[in-house]
Amino acid sequence: MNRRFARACTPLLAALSLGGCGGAGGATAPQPAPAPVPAPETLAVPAGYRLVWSDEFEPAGLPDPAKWAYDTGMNKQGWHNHEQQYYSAARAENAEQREGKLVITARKEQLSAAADWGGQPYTSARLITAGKAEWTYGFFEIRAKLPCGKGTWPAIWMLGSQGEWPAAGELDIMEQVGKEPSKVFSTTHTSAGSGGNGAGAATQVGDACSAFHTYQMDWTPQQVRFGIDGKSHFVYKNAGTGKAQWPFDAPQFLILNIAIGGDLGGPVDDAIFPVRMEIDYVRVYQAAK
Ligand SMILES: [Ca+2]
Repeated sequence: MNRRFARACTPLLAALSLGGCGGAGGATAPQPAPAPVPAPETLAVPAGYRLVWSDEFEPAGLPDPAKWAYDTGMNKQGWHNHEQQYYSAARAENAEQREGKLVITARKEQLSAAADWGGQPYTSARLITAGKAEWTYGFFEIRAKLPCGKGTWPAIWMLGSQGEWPAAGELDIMEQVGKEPSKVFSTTHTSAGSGGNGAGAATQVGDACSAFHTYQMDWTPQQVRFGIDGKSHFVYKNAGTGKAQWPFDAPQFLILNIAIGGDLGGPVDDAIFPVRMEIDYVRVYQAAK
């Protein structure tokens, strides 16, 4: 659950290193005719689905321990991608429910008294449902307002609970970096395409860090479709060629976090802290049995 270097493949980085994200070809490749731009498809809870799991983040206090655990496993050695945060556990300063929202706050502070402190100059939180809830297929909807500030790297994402990365698959419902706050990414990672070769897309959401938006994923045996506010912006299809391309026939758990800095977050502006991601709800729907 630490495959953050996986997120190196974004259209953002692809643009910086030509061909670095696969499929783009070299600079000398002939230019294909531009594909027609399809109209955005509507994304909504499919008919016949029912709510199977949710958190509305009420009442005020720490997150519900029946639903969320804290991933702190790499604090001592440092997290992937040269990220600079220390992830705390059950600490309201970094994760608490307030006015019906889960507030994840990244701060500039050193928890040097903590036994697992690895020298990090910032604190944050990484909440996971691992060991508590996981799903195979479903419609996932998360209403969130992202942090504003250069150096932040929030994510709403999922990892396969059975097996190693990338074979077990990764589904990035929402990623954003504070240096380009209006660009929101969705990406998949598999054995057939991970890290620099993950498959994904970015969409402009002008007020992503000042207003709530709904980040969605419709995961079926045939495809995973990602969307924002009811509009699809990326689809990853099951090619029918097996696990390497489609590991998404096994359970995944959910992760909510703010990373700070690192290879994708980039240089950190210390004037931004504290910064927060607010999550109004997480709702998971599945087909009625
Ligand atoms: Ca709520």
